[in-house]
Amino acid sequence: MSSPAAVTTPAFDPAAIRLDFPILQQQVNGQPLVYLDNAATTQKPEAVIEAISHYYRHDNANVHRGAHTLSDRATVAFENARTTVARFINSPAPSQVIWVRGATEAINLVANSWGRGNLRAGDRILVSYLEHHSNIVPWQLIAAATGAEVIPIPVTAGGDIDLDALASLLDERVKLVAVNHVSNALGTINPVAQISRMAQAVGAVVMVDGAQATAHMAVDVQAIGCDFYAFSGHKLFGPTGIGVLWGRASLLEAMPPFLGGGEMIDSVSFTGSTWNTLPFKFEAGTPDIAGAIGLAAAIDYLDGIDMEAAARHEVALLEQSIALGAEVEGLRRIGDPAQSVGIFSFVIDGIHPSDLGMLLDQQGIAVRTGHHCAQPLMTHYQLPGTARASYSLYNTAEDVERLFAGIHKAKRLFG
Ligand code: C6P
Repeated sequence: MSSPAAVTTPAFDPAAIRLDFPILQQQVNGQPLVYLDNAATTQKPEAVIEAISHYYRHDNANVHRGAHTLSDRATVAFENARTTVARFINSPAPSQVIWVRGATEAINLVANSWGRGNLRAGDRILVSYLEHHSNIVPWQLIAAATGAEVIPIPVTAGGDIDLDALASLLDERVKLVAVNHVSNALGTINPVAQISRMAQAVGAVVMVDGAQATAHMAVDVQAIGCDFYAFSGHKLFGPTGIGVLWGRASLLEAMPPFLGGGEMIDSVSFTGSTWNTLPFKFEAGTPDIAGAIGLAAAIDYLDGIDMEAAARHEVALLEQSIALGAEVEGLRRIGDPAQSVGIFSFVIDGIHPSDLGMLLDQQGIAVRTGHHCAQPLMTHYQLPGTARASYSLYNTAEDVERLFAGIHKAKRLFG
C-alpha cells in the first residue's frame, strides 16, 4: 500500500525518539520510569552524552589561550557551538550570543549591567505575574539599588498576560518589560512579539525569559523583536551549567561588564582597564566549554526531528490529560491559557500536591509539585502549589495513561 517515493520525512515517532535517551530505559521503584518533569530539566540524548565524553577524552584544553593543538581544537569546538546557537535562534551574529550558566544568570547579567546604567528613581520595570522568580528577583534587587520600582503586569483567570492591563501600564516611566516566552507553571505561550512592539513604542527595553520555550518551538529573536532573550541548555536536552543570553548588539556594546576577570579585558593596568569586544566582554573566567559543546550537540540532535510535529504531539498529550482529568472527581486544572505547550498543572481536592508527588514517585512516575518558583502566580490562584506534568517529545500516550492510573491509585489511598 505504501509508496516509498512519497515518503520524504520520517514520521514523528516518540517511541523511537525515546530510545535515544538512555536514562529513560530504566525502572524506578520497580516500574518503568515515566518522566514527566521536563520543565524542570530535560533528559539527554546519547548524542549529547557522547559529545561531552568525546570532548573530555580527546580535546580538553582551555579556550582562546593556549598555543597548542588541544587548545585550538577546544576553541574551534567552543566557537562553533556559539555559531550553532546563533543559527538556532536566528541571531544576526554569533557575537550577540553570550555564554552564561543558565537563564537565571542571563537575567541577572542584564539587570546588573543594563539596569545599573539605565535605571534611576522614578523609573518603572514591568514584570508579569506569570514570571519565574528568576525574572522577578533580579529586578527587585536592581530596583532597590537604583530607586526604580517593579510593577506587576496582571494575568487573566485563564493564565494569559492581560494585554489591556499591560497597555494601560505602559508610559514613558517604563524602562523595561520582563516577560517569559512560556510559563513554567501553566504552559502559557505569551505573545512576546506583540508585547515587544507595545513596550518599545514607549521606549522600554524588553527582556524575554525563554527558558521554557526553546524545547517546544522555533525561536527567532529577530522575528520576536525583543532586546534580550535568555535560556538554559539543560531544558533543551543539553547539559546543566550552560545557558545563553542573546542581546541586541547596540545595547550589549553600551553595557559595562557584569563580572571581571580573565578573558573579558583588552588591557589591564593599575591606572585602569579596558574591555574585550563582544561577546568576550561578558565572559570572565574559564567558560563551561564542555557545556557549550554539549548544548550544540543537543541542537544538532533536534535538527533531525520535526519539531512542529513534536509540539503538536506534546499538545495532544496535554489534551489527553485534560480529557482524563475531567473524569477524576475533585481534579482541577490550573489555568486555561489561549495557547499553551504541553504542561498540565493541577490540584486534587483532599490530596496535597507533595503527597501526590510522593505516591506517583512510588509508581515510577516523576512530576514536580509545589510553587514552581512562581509564588506570585500561586498567590494569584490562591494556592500553595500544584502538581505539574510537563511533557516532552519522548513522552507517549501510555505515559499519560500511567499518570492517570497513578492518580486514581492515589485517590483510592486517600479514600
Ligand atoms: N524552571 C521548573 O521546574 P535555570 O535554573 O537558570 O536553568 O532556569 C530558571 C528558570 C527561568 N525561567 C523559567 C520560566 C523557568 O522555568 C526556569 C526554571 C524550573 O519550572 C526549575 S525552578
